[in-house]
Amino acid sequence: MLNRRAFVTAGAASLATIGAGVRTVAQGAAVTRRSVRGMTANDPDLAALRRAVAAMKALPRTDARNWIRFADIHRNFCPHGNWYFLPWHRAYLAAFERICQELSGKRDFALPYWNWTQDREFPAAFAAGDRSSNPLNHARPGVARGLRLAEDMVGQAVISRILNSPDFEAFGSTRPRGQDSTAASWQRRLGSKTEFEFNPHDGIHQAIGGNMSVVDLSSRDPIFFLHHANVDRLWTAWNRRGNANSPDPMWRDFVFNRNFIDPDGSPWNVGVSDLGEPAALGYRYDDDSGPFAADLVMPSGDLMTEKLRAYRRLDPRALAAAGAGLRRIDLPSGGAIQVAVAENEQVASRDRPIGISLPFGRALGDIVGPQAFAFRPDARKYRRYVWAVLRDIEPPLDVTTRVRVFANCQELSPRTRLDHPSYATSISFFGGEHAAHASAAERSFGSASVYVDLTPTLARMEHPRGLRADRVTVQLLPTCANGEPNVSNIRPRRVEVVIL
Ligand SMILES: [Cu+2]
Repeated sequence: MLNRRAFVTAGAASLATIGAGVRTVAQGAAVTRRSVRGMTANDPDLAALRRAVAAMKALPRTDARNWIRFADIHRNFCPHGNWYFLPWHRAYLAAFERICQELSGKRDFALPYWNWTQDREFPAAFAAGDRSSNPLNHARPGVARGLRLAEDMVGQAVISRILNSPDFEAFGSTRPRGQDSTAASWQRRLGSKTEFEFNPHDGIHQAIGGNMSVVDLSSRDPIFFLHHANVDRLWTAWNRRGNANSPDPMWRDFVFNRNFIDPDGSPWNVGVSDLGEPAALGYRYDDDSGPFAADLVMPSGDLMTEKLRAYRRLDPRALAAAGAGLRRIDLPSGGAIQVAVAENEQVASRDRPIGISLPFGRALGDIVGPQAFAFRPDARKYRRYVWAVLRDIEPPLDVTTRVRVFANCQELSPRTRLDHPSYATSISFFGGEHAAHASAAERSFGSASVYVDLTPTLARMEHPRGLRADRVTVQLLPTCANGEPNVSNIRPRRVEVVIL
C-alpha cells in the first residue's frame, strides 16, 4: 500500500504547474478566504465586496460582468445532483472572486465564507440597511422570519457524516446515470445527490428563501457566494483528511467550455482536473494548513472504492426485474455487493410517515460479519457500509419541506426525536423545479434520487444485539411549516438497500 502522505506533500510543490495551459490571474501568493463571522462592517474584504457588487449591478447588460448576466451563468450551466456540482461551483466562485478583485480595486480581495455550522444566524453585513443603501442586501423571506439554521441541517454531526464519506461520489454526489463520454451534454444530467448536497447545501438555499430557493435565480442574491464558499471550504477539508478526488476520466477530463468569464469579460474555459485544488486557482482558506490529497490517486484494489463504483454502474432496471430479496453480485476482484430493491407506491406527507421494508432473508450479522460496523483503527480493511438509495423522487410542492429519514424505528411518530438512534439524515429539495422543466432527454435519465448512508444508524441500533435484524425498513417523515398536508407529499418510486 502506498503512503498517502508522501503523495500529498509532493503535490504542494507542483501546484504552480497545475494551472499551466489554463488562464489564471493567480500571481504570487494566494489570497486567503476568511470567515465572515469575525469581520467588522468595515472589514476591507467586505467593503471591497460591496464596491464590486455595486459596480457589477451598475454595469450595462452589454457587459458580461453585469450582475444579472453573471447570475445567468448559474442559471444556464450549473450542475446539481451529479459529480460536477463541486468543481463547477468552485470555478464559478473563482471567476467571481477575480472580477471582484478587478472591480473593487483590491487586488488581494478574498471571498469571505459563511461557516453556517458555527453561525446559525444570517450574516449581519448582508442584512444591514436596505437594497438601495447596501448592495449585499436582498429580499429573503426566510431571513425576514428570523433564520436560525437547524442542528439536523448544519450541526457538527451532519458535517462529520459528510467528512467521513468513503469516496468522492459519496461525498460530492454521483456520476450521471449511464454517462459514457465527457460530452458537454452530460454536465446537467442527473446522478444521485449525497448528503453534502441534499442536506446543508439544498437546505440553506431553501431556508433563506426568495431567489436563493430557485436554481435559476439563486446567484442573484449575494449571500449565494458566501454559502458556496463554505461548501467549497468543506471540500478542501475532506481532501485534507486524506481523501482523493475521483480518479475517473469521465470526471477529471470534463471541461467547462464557455461557461465562465475572466475579469475582462472574455471566456474562461476550465477543466475539472484544474479545479481539484484551491491554490492553483489563487486562493486558500484561513483554516486550511494542508496537506491535500486532491490529486492523489487512490491505490487500486481499494475494495470499498471498487464496490461503490460497481454499484453505481448497475442498471437499475435490471435490478428491479430481479424481484424481492437480497441479490449477490460478485466482483472481478473477488469481493461482492448485495442489493435489495422495493418498488414503492406509498406517499409520505407531513405527520404521515411511510416505511418501505427490504427483507434480507437472514440476519444482517450473517451477511456482513459481527464486526463490520466497529470503528477500529484499521477500519478501511474491515469496514462495511449499508446505503439506502431513494430513486425517482417526486419532490414536494412546498420546497421548504424537509424529509427525515429513519431506519428500523419501532415507534416512529411525528414526535420521534432527532437524537433517536434510528435517525439517519434529513433531505431538502433544491432544484425540484429544475427537474420539472428538464427536457424530455434529460427526464429520460430519471428524476431526483438520493444516497443515504445508513451505516451509523444500523451500528447504533444493532450493535448490542449482534446485528440480528433481517431487514431494513427505510422510513420517511416529511416536516413542513405549511399547514396544508398535501404540499409536503413525497414519494420515491423505488428504494434500494445496498450492502457494500
Ligand atoms: Cu447552491
